[in-house]
Amino acid sequence: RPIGVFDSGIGGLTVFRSIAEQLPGYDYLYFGDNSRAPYGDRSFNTIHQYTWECVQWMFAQGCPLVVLACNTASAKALRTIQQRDMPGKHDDKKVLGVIRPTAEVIGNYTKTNKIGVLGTKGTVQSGSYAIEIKKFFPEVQVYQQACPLWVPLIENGEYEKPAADAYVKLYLDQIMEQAPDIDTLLLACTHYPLLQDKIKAYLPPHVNVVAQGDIVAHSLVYYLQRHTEIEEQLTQGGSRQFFTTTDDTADFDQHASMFSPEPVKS
Ligand code: DGN
Repeated sequence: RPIGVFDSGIGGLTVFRSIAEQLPGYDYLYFGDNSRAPYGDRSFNTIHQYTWECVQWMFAQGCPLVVLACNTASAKALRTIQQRDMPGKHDDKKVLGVIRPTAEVIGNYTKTNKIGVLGTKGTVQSGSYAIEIKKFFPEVQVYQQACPLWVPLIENGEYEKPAADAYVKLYLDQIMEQAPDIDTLLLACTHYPLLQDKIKAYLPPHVNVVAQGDIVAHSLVYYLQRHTEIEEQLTQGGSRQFFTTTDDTADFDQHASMFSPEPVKS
């Protein structure tokens, strides 16, 4: 039975890639809700409804564990799924997100106790990172900035072009103006690691630019060690299956190559 990795689309492949690197032996099922992506600007209710529909489908495919690789879904749907939808119906299964594992460690990266968080509008409006980081690092101040033009820039394959610099600069100027003394900048969206080189090149060198794939993967390694009731349900055949809600699977596979060095066949 596979580990499920869910995203609103293809960006979650950045998280999937880190997980599969750190836990290579397991079987995986990746599911992208591409026909309804992006989730970033949608309402709380819609994001919850879409995410829960997809998670139930992944349960039906046999996944005992689903990781919401999507920050927007983690911010807006995870708690309702865990606290309202699953109890009494899916007690033998687990759904995890990307925000809590990131919040648990991100405070270790800062010396100034000031962290910037970049995400979609939905992630930023939810305030989830500020709330979760405070639980683990009460002394840390969190500054947030939504970067709504970055996902379309990346999905349209424009992110490596010189024209992309203006869009990178736009939001980095805004966060640096809000909080000039941050020394850590968290890329809290599946897509943003693709802009990491441009972001690093623009910021002063003392600012740590942190992508969350490896953090989430590392946390999952320890989670499986602690939760043997879940780990024992997983199979280790090394398979990788990719599913998408769009009928244009060729487009999914082609776009996936931006996020994953291994070929993807959905
Ligand atoms: N996967 C989303 C996230 O990490 O917030 C980004 C894409 C989207 O649905 N807007």
